[in-house]
Amino acid sequence: MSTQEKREALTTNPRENYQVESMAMKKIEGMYNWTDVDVRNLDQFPNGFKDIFEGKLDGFLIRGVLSEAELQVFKNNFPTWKTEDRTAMPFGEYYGKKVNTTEGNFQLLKLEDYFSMSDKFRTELKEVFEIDIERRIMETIGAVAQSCRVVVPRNDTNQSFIPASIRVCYPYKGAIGAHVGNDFNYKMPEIILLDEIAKLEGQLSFFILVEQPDAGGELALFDLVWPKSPESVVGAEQLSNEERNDVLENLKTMNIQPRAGDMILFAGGRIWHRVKDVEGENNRTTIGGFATLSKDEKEIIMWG
Ligand SMILES: O=C(O)CCC(=O)C(=O)O
Ligand SMILES: [Fe+2]
Repeated sequence: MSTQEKREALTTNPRENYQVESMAMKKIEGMYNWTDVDVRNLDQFPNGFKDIFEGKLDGFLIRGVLSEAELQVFKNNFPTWKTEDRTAMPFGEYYGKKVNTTEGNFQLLKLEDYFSMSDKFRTELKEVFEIDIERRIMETIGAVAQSCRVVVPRNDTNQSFIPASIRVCYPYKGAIGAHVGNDFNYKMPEIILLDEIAKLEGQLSFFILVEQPDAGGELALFDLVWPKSPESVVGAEQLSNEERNDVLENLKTMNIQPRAGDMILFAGGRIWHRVKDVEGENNRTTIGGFATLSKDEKEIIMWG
């Protein structure tokens, strides 16, 4: 065989192709330990979820969880979605949680507002995506979750949590201010309910970018890990986005920039982070939530 023929044999051999693909993963440069991996190779990290939970890894940038065609379907349907479960926020809009805007504090939403529309919201999510988006998220998390089953929990009266919410960040509205998931565990009523069944401390965050901004909108990770926290930010009163960002402004950051269709799964419970302001004309839209191990570590509990 000539060298040329050998090369051709290599590139047409499915096994070889697989090996080339399996190298389509790399460590992301920066102060935290992130892996950039194609969704088809995710099963090479069967302990990934626990590795993040235990601090051996900080996050995955998972490429291509939604295809171009699936993103296009969402883009066509989303503008006509007239859900009641939707609230205007300083950064744009929230779908899936009816935030009490008179209070002006998303951390204090009423439990009945959270649960009463959740089943309808889950159905509507399937209609807007025209795929079982919830299942897609669960399968993606499941690929790195050993043999754990991924579940969306229910409350005492059998009402379900939402699996994820949709966050729309409009350009030049400041996007999502600095925060850390563990701080929410003590403040948000629906999360407090999960304390009995879930290992809340150190929960992971996930989101899929479903509408890509022209520029900006990066996930910025600060060089600050819970329980280290600025007193002014974890205090009882909720600060504005700007106030929160000002406090952390001088810290070193690592930025993660997904493309539309990519999913991020990371240690949002312990690493202080924000979404940087969105620039240009397009909104930045994500579907995301939280996930953590159940107390017996047999399940992964996911909610939005
Ligand atoms: O981009 C988003 O939807 C939220 C990012 C974030 O704060 C998180 O995933 O915890
Ligand atoms: Fe977050």
